[in-house]
Amino acid sequence: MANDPITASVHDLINSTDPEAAKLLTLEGDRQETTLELIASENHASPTVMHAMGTCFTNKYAEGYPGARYYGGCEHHDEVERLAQDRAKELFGCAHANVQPHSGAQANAALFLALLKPGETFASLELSDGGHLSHGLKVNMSGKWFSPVHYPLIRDEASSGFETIDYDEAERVCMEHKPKLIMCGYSAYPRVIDFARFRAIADKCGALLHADIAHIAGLVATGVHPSPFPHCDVVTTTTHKTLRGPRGGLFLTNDDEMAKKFNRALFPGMQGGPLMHVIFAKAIAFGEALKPEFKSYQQQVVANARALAEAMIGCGYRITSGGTDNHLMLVDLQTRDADLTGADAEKWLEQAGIITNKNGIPNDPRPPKLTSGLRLGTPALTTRGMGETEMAEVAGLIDRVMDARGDDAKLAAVREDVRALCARFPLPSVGSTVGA
Ligand code: DSN
Repeated sequence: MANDPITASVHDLINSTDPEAAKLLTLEGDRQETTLELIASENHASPTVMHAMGTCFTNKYAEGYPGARYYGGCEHHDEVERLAQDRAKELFGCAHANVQPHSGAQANAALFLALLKPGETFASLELSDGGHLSHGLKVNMSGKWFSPVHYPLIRDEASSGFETIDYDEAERVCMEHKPKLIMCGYSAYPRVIDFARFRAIADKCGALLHADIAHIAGLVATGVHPSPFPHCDVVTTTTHKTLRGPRGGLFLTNDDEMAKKFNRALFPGMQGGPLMHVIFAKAIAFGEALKPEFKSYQQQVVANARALAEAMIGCGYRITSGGTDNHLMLVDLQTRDADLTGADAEKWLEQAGIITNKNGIPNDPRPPKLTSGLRLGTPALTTRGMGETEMAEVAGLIDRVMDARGDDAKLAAVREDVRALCARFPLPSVGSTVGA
């Protein structure tokens, strides 16, 4: 906490009136400072972005869009929202941006409301193969009110594309079911997405093409992963993962009609007042992402993921699809120890100060609450300034945790080494160039 004087003074302010709440802020600050964050969807936003959310922009209702609000007093909110829109458009090279979605899932829900009627068919990758719950999981609105069909991964172990998207099968599924929309973009997929191939499939079967780039947005914004434009009709993303902004969602398109439909679907269709304090922080985060050092950061994220995957392979773990092209990987724990579950691994790692999430792997024999895999991502460690050398160190720490098999003393020893590593790479401080 001492690393960030503004958080420290915010803490003092809260402590003066609500010590109970202030204590929680201290604990969470310390947890983040002293643990290794390897959850692929998390990051450490800069102090500027974090503190932008604690400003007077939170006090305002600004229902509507810039220049067409339902409340008075929105002049500066119009400017803030336009600034965020303009920076988002510049960042992703497109004509329209809606910066109001509260999250990626909200953006996807609004997309369904905008483009599909209840019961209509769309194609996506299943959650268990690396997709997302808002891409047609039965318990999600997308799966309850609409009709998902799923395209698969390549299941043939002998194929060089084992566990990557089976584009031929995707074409067959789409030609058979003629979905109105094809979704691509995933939550646990370590390889480059061939947007041009999906465009060809969409054209052949007469579907709209949507990319959910929530995970890879930072890579896309800097050219480290190919862009969904000009191939995709519509794009949704979150703003807080590799993009390293505030927690939120974003919609992008080049198509005037799609933009109009989405804007109406989001407000008044789904959401009420926009979170203007978050939109203020989005504008600032997009400004950070437009700086040259953000590209070096994203390149290092990918280099670190490759180094971590190689080091994990060196310790005897199989990485699904054989490696990674982006910021994340799926570790198949069964290859290290047939009895090891993702649930146990996640729990033991957390005890040692290494924060991960259990994750199903393709064809996982275990249920989602157990799993046989771990998802590891490098965005947050890279933000702390770690490089390939530290990735080898992190793999060694993970392996020691697996060896310890829940032994408290051994886990406590790893915890101390994790603390020492974190101390060498403090969280971004005010004014620092984070992770460049
Ligand atoms: N829950 C996010 C993830 O961890 O990938 C996706 O929304």
